[in-house]
Amino acid sequence: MDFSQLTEAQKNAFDQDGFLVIPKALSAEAVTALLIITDTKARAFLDKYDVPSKAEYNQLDFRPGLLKYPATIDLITNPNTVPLVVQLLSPNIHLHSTALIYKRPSDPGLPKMRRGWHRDIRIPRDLGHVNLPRVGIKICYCLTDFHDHDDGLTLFARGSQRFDKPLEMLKGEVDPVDVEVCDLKLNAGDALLFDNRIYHTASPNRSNRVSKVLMFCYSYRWMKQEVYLDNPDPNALRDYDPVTRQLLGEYIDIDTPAWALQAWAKKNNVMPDAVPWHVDIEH
Ligand SMILES: O=C(O)CCC(=O)C(=O)O
Repeated sequence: MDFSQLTEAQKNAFDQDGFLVIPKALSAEAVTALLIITDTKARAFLDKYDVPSKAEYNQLDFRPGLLKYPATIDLITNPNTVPLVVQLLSPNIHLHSTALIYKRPSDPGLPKMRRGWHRDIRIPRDLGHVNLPRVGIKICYCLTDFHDHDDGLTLFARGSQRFDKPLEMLKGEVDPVDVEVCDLKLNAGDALLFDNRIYHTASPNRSNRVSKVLMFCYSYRWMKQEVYLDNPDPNALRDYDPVTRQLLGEYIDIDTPAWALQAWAKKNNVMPDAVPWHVDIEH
């Protein structure tokens, strides 16, 4: 995996906002190659009858079988995004989940509907909202342009990864108060990294075209990979480079060091300092 340096400005922006836009993370050719795969996966959904009056009918969140293609395997080590994830988390990560999200057009005149604001991976259900750690980062790759308001891109509550409480909403409203709700404007090929703790939600696509994204989530290796992530069988793993193999979960034993990404991080001078179990103190 080629190296990209996480700049101080990018790190600060991610810490502050909980998300970071990487323009042109995918070439136009890569977007085209991915669309051939994703449109095939979404074929039944794309061929359904139009029901613009039911926004919930128009959303596809498809997970299994996405890693069976050279173009999606390549995406696991995208050099414009994944090096930044390694620098924001650590080399001790793997691919946690993949998802294809398509939204067909819904009637722009529909009343505002209840949304699904949440933090990822349900971690607060066990740990609560206070001192919640950053344990995963999702990369959302745009396969279509998102140039207008309500174009179908996930909405984010800026900075809410730092909140130590549930979102507050006025009764009957669909969005939180006292926090900026971001409906970002991106181009096909752009990527958006976001922190597992940031509050975000799906929202209807009120444009007249289908919106399409691919999401790849990375987490620490001590977090179980999602059941839908179809890891290739161990024999097939041999065909991939060491970093891809690590990210696909090659080191099953959690105590095995993250050899491949550690070597990569050392080579590129971004190996984090070791955290000791004990330190010597003066008598
Ligand atoms: O469908 C969407 O835009 C929201 C996606 C989402 O909530 C997620 O990836 O956790």
